[in-house]
Amino acid sequence: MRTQVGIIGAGPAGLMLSHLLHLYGIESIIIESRTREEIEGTIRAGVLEQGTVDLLNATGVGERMMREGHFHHGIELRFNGKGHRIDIHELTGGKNVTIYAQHEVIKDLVAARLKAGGEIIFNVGDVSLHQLDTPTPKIRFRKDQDGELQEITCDFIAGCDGFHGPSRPAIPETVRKEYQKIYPFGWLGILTVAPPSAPELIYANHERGFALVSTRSPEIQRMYIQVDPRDDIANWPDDRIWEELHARLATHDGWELIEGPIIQKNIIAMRSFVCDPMQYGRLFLAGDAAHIVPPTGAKGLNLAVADVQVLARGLESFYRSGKTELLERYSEICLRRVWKAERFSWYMTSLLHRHPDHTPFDRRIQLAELDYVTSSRAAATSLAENYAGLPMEFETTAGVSL
Ligand code: RFL
Ligand code: PHB
Repeated sequence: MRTQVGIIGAGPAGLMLSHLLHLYGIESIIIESRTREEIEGTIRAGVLEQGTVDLLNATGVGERMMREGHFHHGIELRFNGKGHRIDIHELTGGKNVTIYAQHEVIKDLVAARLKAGGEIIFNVGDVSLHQLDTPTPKIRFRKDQDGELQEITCDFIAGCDGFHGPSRPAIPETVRKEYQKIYPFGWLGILTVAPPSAPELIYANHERGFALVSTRSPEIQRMYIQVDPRDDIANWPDDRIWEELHARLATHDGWELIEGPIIQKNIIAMRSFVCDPMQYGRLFLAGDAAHIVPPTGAKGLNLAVADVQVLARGLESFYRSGKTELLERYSEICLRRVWKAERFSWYMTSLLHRHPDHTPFDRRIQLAELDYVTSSRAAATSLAENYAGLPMEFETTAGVSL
């Protein structure tokens, strides 16, 4: 097989890249290790930045999101039994917080790629990358997990295969530097069949640990509580989860959490991670393959989409005029944004969680910070600007704004 851009992974990064390249007239093939049903059924992110929403709309894949998504104007930070609203819309000059589940974005992108004749090969196994520092890098894989070995010869390879995929390890260890922080806590996430308990997302800081109230639809709600990342979900019968949610979210003004049957629950660990550079020869990493953020800032999917916008522009410039300048600067351009999102995600995580090693002094500093961001317009504006998403502003040395 031969294609211009071989894409490994059909997550938000790989699918959006393939979609953008198609709009630029550049062909690509996506290979994905899971089945279509699996990728379309995996529950992950919920919050889309305004820039992501704008891009989905501008490229013709936003119609269902505009119909079925939820558009909030703010978020609530809750601590000491009281809620404090951050008016994101007002503080950012009109940006929204959009709630539209990642697997719905995936469904929309898969449908758009297939409708346009795009090629996605699902359920592949044994994926490996070869000849990355030549003009004809290659991807090898097996169809249907253990079928015959196949090879795709490409001009470029996009490693969009998430944190555990084979792309990042294909960059020689002597070339890449990795930065990492593992947090001593995780999130237990649930889906429950119940009406929303609040009109906007609630991020709660409590002595017993963090809690988050989010939504998926008028009928299904998404909630999280901070737990030990090594804990077993078997230790969390539904009653215990509700007990913690009630305790951590309780207010002095009688606010009520609405319970319903829990239809899904799992525990995830939390880490911050950055790989620098995000490119090697003709391989470009995008999304979780290159960087991970804890979900507290709701940035992961949005960063993946931002990366592939830069990559698609670079590839477009290469195929249109043979220029390599943007491709050469891919890592540098992306990492400026990535590190700012890493900082914000680390900040939100530090601000909202109970830290096992916190002294009484650290705890009072945390509460003072919460008091500050919810009472100072300057501090609230900074939080709102980061939460809603920093602008996609960068210039090429030729002065072309992207
Ligand atoms: P993905 O989504 O992991 O997709 C990678 C794809 O590559 C496939 N793959 C392979 N394919 C071929 N060959 C191989 N050898 C392969 N190995 C892996 C995988 O099957 C998969 O389909 O990475 P991508 O595209 O970079 O997207 C990143 C996002 O998925 C991730 O950052 C977000 O889900 C993070 N995240 C959130 N991000 C937000 O922007 N807003 C949120 O509100 C938000 N909430 C969250 C989150 C992540 C969470 N979890 C579960 C980690 C909430 C949670 C709980
Ligand atoms: C979600 O709805 O899954 C969600 C919302 C906000 C976050 C993370 C996840 O910060």
